[in-house]
Order: sequence, then structure tokens, then C-alpha cells
Amino acid sequence: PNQRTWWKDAVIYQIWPASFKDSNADGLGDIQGIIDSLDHICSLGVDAIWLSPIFESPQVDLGYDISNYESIHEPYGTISDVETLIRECHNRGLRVLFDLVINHTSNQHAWFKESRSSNSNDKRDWYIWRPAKYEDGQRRPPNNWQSFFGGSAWAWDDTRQEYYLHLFAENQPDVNWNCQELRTAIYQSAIVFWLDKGIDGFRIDAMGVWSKDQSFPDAPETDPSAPFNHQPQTLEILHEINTILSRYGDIMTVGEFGSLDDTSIALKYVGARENRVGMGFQFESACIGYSLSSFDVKPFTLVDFKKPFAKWQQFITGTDGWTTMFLENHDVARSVSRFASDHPNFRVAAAKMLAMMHVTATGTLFLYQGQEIGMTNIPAHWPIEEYKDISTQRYWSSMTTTTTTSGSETNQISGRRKLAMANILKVARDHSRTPVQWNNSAHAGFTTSPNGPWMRVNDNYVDINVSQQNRDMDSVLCYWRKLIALRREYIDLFAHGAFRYVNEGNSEIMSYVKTFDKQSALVVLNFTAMERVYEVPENFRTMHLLETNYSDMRESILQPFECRLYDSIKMTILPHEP
Ligand code: TEU
Repeated sequence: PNQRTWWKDAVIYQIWPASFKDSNADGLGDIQGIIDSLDHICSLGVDAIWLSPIFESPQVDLGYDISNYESIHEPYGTISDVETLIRECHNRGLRVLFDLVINHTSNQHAWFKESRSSNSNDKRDWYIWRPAKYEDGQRRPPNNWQSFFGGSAWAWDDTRQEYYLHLFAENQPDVNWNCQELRTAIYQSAIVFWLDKGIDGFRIDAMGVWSKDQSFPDAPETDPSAPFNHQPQTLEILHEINTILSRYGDIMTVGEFGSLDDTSIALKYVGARENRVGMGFQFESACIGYSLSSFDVKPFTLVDFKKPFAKWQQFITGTDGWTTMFLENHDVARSVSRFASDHPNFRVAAAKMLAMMHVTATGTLFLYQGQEIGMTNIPAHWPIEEYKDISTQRYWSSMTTTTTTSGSETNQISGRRKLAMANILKVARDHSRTPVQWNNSAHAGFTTSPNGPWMRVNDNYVDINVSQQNRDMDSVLCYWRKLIALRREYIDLFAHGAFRYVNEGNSEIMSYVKTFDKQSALVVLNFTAMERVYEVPENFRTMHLLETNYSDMRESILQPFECRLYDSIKMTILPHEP
């Protein structure tokens, strides 16, 4: 039964700490910078913040490689800074969610250092160690599993004379969930330690891949992650975690499903009866045309996009599950560039159109830092050196390094470089990691460090920044504020309402009806840079009576990227700026 709880009605703001706000001029965002910006965050009308990892880490995967769950990455600040942040948020009615990264630790974690030190230490089984296979005298990894960052998922260790598993970077050894001592230790360090400090929930990292088929079989070519994707043991681990969480009241959890397109599997996690996680991030919409563990991007049409979107909007109808709405996070590109247009002529309208889609969508709404001002992808002229993400770097080198260069090889290499950069420009994780653009001063006011920011600021910060948009009532920022307030006013209709397309086959316009009890609303989104004639559905034509500026009630014109919301309650057309 879909009982009401705070996190179903919530709008949650994700912060990528490294790029949010630098308060001590070292070029890196920090906790104090977040505290200094809480007024901005609260001005959006959001209910909670989710921080990507802030814990001690060598930063190989920019914080998703944790070397101590109970201490803070030194440049970000101290535990007492974090306690101040939690207190300041709670004083403002903001809840605080942390990132729970327990599929792996950093290879610099004390646990791994001990585990790899010998075959007889207490932590020897806290990670996944397997003997090599030997084929015609050659040492080989135990099986064909591939890392999500490319290459074998096994790394050889000379001391142990064994391989260890790392589904991500070699610096991120997977923990062994079959080891009870490991479970106890990681629950205490990563979960209890922070719940005791008053946080309100977790985003659960790489939740789908925690449990591995213990026979470690080769993966089928057709499904490389099959032996470790959504294995049954993961549900048992989540059940244990929930027993801990239930001691602290209504703690929110959102699991990262990774590659999951099967709603029946999703229900095993998010069904209220199952009670494993409150909700999940599935990536069929955000990652349409590619997958998070690859860069080969296929083109898609609006009709392609509409399919998974509806599937996960309708997921809660008739089930005891819950769903999420997001198109941006730290792993995917900027939505205005990827799904609409970041061309200067259309960017504002396009960002507003996407905002309308977000706030009228069913499920818990997630907003990523910078999305509220319509930040865009990295421009095409940046050299590859500006891209800092390990998965981008690994992809680039896999496409551009070669042993020999004969004539045809050289052509091949230049072709592969072009293809690699074309894909990187579309979907690299770096697009969402450029520093937040606060104003039009140097480095967009993100940092005053004489050496500049850790990662280059998008060149368009002079035109796209918080300060300018605070002064412009027609800005993307002001529109998001208005729409989030509107969502709150109609929270049942938008967050809990049933979703139904109008004319799903239309490849220029996305329109849908949301209904909840007697309330209904029609949302119309022009996804193109052209004027479009839109046929108003029968039962919404009456609203045109209230609109004097349309001659024919049956049809109306949509400007490029115009969005429109017909509200059957007040029989008005809610404000829409073309
Ligand atoms: O990403 C998880 C991830 O990329 C995999 O779950 C993958 O999406 C899927 O299982 C296979 O397609 C999380 C973080 O969001 C990311 O930033 C980290 O790099 C990664 O885990 C490792 O912590």
C-alpha cells in the first residue's frame, strides 16, 4: 500500500561537493561552501539535499573510492563542519542524505591494505580474492568479467599471488558480502556512524551489482554483467540494512539500479511489502541510446524517449512500488544539451520545457546542481585534457592508443579519435561536473583560488549564472522556483497522479494527462526548435474558452520548445513563457 511519507512528496537536490562552492580558495568545493549556499538551495523550495561522497578518498573515482567512511576528505573540511551542515540544514527544514558506497572501498582503505598483506590475516576474506587460471603456461584472470571502466575486472596481487575483483577501477576492490565480519564492519562505519549524527537517508551506490554468482562463471557476451547484476543475495543484504535503518525512524533510501529495465525485478526492491529500498534510479530515460558503462551512443527520437519514460511513470499504478523522476546527476550529461537544445536562441525555453516535464512527473523528483539555471554540456573546443573523469579518460585511451601506425592504421586512429570525441561530447560524466556557475566574476565565482578551479568552468558562465538569473524574472532559475511551488500546490496530482499520453506517436510534441481523483492536468511540451500546431484534446478544449488569444479552440500554435500546462481545476492555462 502506498502509504504517504515525506520522501514521496519531496524534491531532492543533488550536490557534487567538488564542484559546488569553494570557500577556502583551494580550487575545490567544500562543506563550508555548501553551508554558505544554503539560502540559494532553500530558495528553490527543495526538501532535502543528497551529497555525493564527502569521505576520505584518494579521489581516483572522485570520491566513490572511499578509504575511511568515518572521516572527511581533508580538502572538503572536518567532521565538525559536516555536523554544522547537518544542523544548519535541519534548522532550515532541509533533510540531509548521504551517498552509501558499499559495493567496494578504495584500495587505500585500511581494510584492503590488511586483506592484501597476506593469505592468513583476519581480513583475508573481506574482499574477493580468487586464484589465477593457467592456460598454456600463461597466468589468466579467473574469468572474463569486465570492469565498467574498461578492461578486466581482475587485478593481480604479487603478495597474495591471487587476483582481486574490481567491477570499477583497479583502485576500487569489491568487498565480499559473504563475509559476516565485513558486513558488520561496513554497516557500522558507513551507516550507523552517520545515522548517529542525524542524517535522514542514503542514496545507495551501484546497488544492483553487490552480489556475485559465487561460482564466478564466465559472463555471456550478450550480457557481460549477468553474473553480478541483481543477484538474489542483494535483497538479503538490503533486508539487514533495513533492520538497522528502522531503528532511526523514517529513513529514506534510493537505490541506484544501474542497468535494470525489468519492472518486476524493480518491484522486488521498491515494493512496500518487500521494503528493501524506498525507491530506485533506473537509467532507461537518462541513458537512452547508450549505457553508463559504455560510450557508443545511438541516436534516438522523441518517440523512443517516450517509451521508457511512461514505463517508469506508470510503474506505481496498481503496484505498491514507488518511482523517481530525474534526467541529471553526476554520471550523465546536462539534460538541456542531451534532450532539447543548448543553442543560445533556444536554451532558456528548452530548459523551462524540461523543468515543466520534471515538476509534473510522478514519483520523487531529483534536481541536480546547476540544472536549476540550465547549465549545459562542455563545448566542443575543449581538449581531452580538461576531462577529469576516470571513465572518460579510460574510454579515450582505449580509442586512441595503438601499438603500430601504418598508413591505414593512422586513418583508423584519426577516425576513432573523432568518434571518441563525438561520443564524449554527448554523454561524458564530466558534463555534469564542471563547477556551478554562481556569477560572472572569474571562474563564475566558484573559486578565488589563484590557481583556478580543479576543473575548468564552462565558458558560457558569463551568460548562465545564478546571480544574473536571480535578477531576471523570466530566467530558468525563477521558472524552476515557480514550478516547484506549483508542484507542491498540486502534489497529489503531480507526484502521485496517474500518467497517460496524448498522441504518443507524435515525434515533435510530448503531451500527457495526469489524473488524481477528480483533478486532471494536461502537459504539452514542444521538443523542437520549430513552431508546431497542436491539436487540443476534446476534454481540454473548454479551457480555451478562458483564453482569448486563440482563434480556433481545436488547434493552437506552440512556439519552439514552448511548454503548456492546462489545469482542469482552475480551468486556466498556467503561466507559460514561450
Ligand atoms: O555508478 C554505478 C554504475 O555506473 C553501475 O551501476 C552501472 O551503471 C551499472 O551497474 C551497469 O550499467 C555509481 C556511481 O554513480 C558512479 O559515479 C561511480 O563511478 C560508481 O558507482 C562506482 O562507485
